[in-house]
Amino acid sequence: MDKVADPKSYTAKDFASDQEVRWCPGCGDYSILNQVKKILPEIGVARENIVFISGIGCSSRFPYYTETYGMHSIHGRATAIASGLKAANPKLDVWIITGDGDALSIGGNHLIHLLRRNFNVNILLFNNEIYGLTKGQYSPTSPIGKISASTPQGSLDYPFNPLMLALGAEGTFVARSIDTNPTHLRETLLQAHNHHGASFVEIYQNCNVFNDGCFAPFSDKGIKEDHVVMLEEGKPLVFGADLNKGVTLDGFKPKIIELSNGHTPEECWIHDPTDRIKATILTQFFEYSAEPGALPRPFGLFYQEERYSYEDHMEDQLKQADDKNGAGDLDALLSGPNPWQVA
Ligand SMILES: Cc1ncc(C[n+]2csc(CCOP(=O)(O)OP(=O)(O)O)c2C)c(N)n1
Ligand code: SF4
Repeated sequence: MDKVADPKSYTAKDFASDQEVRWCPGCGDYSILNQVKKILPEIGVARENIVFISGIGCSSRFPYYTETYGMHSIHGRATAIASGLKAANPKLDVWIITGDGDALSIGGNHLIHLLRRNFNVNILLFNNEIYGLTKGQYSPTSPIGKISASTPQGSLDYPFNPLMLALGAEGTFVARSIDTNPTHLRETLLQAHNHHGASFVEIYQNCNVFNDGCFAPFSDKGIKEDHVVMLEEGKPLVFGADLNKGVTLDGFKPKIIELSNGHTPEECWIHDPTDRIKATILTQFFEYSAEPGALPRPFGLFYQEERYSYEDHMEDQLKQADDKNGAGDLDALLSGPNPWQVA
């Protein structure tokens, strides 16, 4: 990789690799790649210190397409490999690219442990509610009843709620965005990058070949207004075509109020991403219903907490050991107290 001396001089073009992008025309992955390439010049990190690590899936082809270091690794193990890389070289800027199958089926175990350890990495989960690469089998986020190549009579599984899972695993940055809203996606990616600790971003991504339109209620004009609430710190939870609906909390129970009906935005729930209990309630705005009065799907930053990362703890522990025992000698450790040589 050629070095560009000053990261401040980068443009999105400096992050485009020479590889042909081989996703299907119209796939939501393109939008995510474009937004990532747009924010990379802004983060001010030299290309040679950025690493994209993916598992297996269409989404996991991502590292080929950025002019940085990267690894298209093994199924479900991007999180484990990234954890090892961060422990070995905490200064690297590490991004994990994974799909709903990769992260939540085969990789579910590794994901939750990365989150509770709070490695300082960015996890981008491309959720298309299907296995794309293997041609359309249902995934852990597919809804009940999903007809797919492997569930011809409909899925019987209750789907994972990725954000609830991330919060339950002690995630310190939990957010949702969508491929069709590039401005929001870009802002969310920047926020995730600026967070010290594990940032988990679920990105709704349309697989137009095997699961087209699965997020239409949250992306299509004329429909999404009644089904999407944008989370903004310090702002009320309001939605609807004329922002005529709000969400309030009755104890721990969220309720919809009609703002045109004598209610005011001041009565609404004010978003506070540092409130873990409220963030947990927000993750449960998850059942989709076209019925009036249904809770909207939230997008934005649900929860953020500053907490020491794994690498911070590790650095402290190594320093304490050095202070107590002096600097280590790896050769002496390997040869042991009674070494012998073959003449
Ligand atoms: C050990 C192993 N098991 C199964 C597979 C088959 N496989 C490849 S990708 C994939 C799932 C991909 O789905 P997802 O992570 O949602 O990514 P997408 O292709 O939708 O982006 C599966 C099951 C594999 N490659 N390796
Ligand atoms: S199969 Fe789906 S997820 Fe994979 S590249 Fe094609 S549209 Fe995208």
